[in-house]
Amino acid sequence: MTAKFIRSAANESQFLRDGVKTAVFAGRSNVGKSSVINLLTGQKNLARVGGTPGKTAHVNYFFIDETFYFADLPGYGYAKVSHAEKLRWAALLESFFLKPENIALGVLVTDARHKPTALDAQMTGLFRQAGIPFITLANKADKLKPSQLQPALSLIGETLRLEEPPLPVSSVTGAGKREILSEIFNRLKGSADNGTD
Ligand SMILES: Nc1nc2c(ncn2[C@@H]2O[C@H](COP(=O)(O)OP(=O)(O)O)[C@@H](O)[C@H]2O)c(=O)[nH]1
Ligand SMILES: [Mg+2]
Repeated sequence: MTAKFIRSAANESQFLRDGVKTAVFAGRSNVGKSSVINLLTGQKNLARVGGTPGKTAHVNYFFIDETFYFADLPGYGYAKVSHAEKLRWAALLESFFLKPENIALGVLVTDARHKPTALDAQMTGLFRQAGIPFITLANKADKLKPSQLQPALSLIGETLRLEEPPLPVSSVTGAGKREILSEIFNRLKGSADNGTD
């Protein structure tokens, strides 16, 4: 697979709306969204890991196999973010989801160890309202004992009222990578081509 960083969009005029099917990654800040993108693309330093949470919100775009985009949304829920920054984040996301034509798939990244938050539920609401099919990942699965995994996945699935339980993944061990990649590519390839108009 090839993966190339394209741009960091700070406002609507910088969003990529050129007809390329896009998978958009969302999740709480520090949940491991950037680590998951690096795992899936096989490039350790493609998305920046462990950057200061709550830093100015951008949407980072990556070109995958010169066919699809992965878009990394700014993380939410970091307590120390200023009110002004939260408003900026909300405005950025609102404008992002206003024209969801090219967004073929949402990828919600959650933490396998924790019950999803109200903000996670809001994110699923955004996907549902925009008519964007989405899958849910439960990252940091390496932090759970094998016996804890199924109950944890059930809790996430029930809390977010998912049709299918979340897919476990560990950005540290790589567990789950193959299954998730095939799920994402199957969904992207199978999605309707709405074009740009
Ligand atoms: N144990 C464990 N740590 C992880 C995993 N994924 C990410 N992390 C760590 O979680 C922190 C946040 O990761 P990052 O990818 O920057 O999260 P983001 O803010 O959601 O993009 C970093 O310290 C990562 O090393 C995982 O699967 N297992
Ligand atoms: Mg990140």
